[in-house]
Amino acid sequence: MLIVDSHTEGEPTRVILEGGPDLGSGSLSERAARLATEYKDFYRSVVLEPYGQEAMVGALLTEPTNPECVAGVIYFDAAAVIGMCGHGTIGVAATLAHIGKIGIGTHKIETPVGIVEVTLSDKNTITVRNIDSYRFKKAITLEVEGIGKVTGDIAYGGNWFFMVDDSPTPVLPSNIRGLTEAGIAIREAIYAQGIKGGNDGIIDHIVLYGPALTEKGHTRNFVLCPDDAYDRSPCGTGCSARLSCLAADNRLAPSEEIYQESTIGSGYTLSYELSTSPTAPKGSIVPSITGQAFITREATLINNPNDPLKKGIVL
Ligand code: PYC
Repeated sequence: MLIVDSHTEGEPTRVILEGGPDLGSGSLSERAARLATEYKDFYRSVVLEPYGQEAMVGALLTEPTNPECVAGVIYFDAAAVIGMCGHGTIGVAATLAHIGKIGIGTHKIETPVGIVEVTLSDKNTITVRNIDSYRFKKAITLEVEGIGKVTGDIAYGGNWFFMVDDSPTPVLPSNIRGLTEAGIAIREAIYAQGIKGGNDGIIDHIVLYGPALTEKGHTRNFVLCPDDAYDRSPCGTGCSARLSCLAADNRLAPSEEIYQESTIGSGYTLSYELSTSPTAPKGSIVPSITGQAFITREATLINNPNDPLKKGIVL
């Protein structure tokens, strides 16, 4: 299987160029559902150790159904097939540029949740114009074991997020274990209390915010992903969800730019426009996320049927 690895602001993406499963010719969401149900061992093995690495997101390239798109892509981590991935899309764009499939300029990419646009200012600096994003519910208070009351917004940016403005634990790189435990406890409380996003969407990403550590930063975030790894970047879909909350609270005007710091100190430049789509939920915005991705590896992944760890290390 032919792969190209990259990192976007520290968060790894593994793009499968060739050798993935044939998911048929249905819609991207049908193909994603097939990957999730029929090829679980396969997709997990691509990103789990010893073949992958912690926090890695996989991106399976597939033929788009819309001829205006340069590629279709289905994202997954070690726990789940996910709807969209912002850092992954920046990594996919850098990869497509690396293999000569796209150049500087704007291109469309099809995902299971809709078509996104990528604009390459150079081969590393990429802006993603994401799908319509919106806040679903404001200020939901949960009783969280070991923490107490935690209040956050539920918002959508291609995945479902619970977003806590005042992190119960300081958002510092020295505190990743505490942040991870807090994020898991919050997610457990969400599941135990049966809280869902719109259309019963599963809220599987938790974002905790703290003060920025640099002058240009708006805030610093910690993002817990479904596989319990934290996003080294500020999370593109999480930033999209965040922008919808800032817009809904009149804390950020359309086209105004902010810089979102990640836990490790990398960051994205963010802005939004109001959505004009008649089918988008009320208050929807169209987010733009700018960050940098760098290619780290071109390789062939070898699947040895005799390897007892061919499915990855699953504890
Ligand atoms: O950048 O959207 C993102 C993302 C989702 C999970 C990991 N990164």
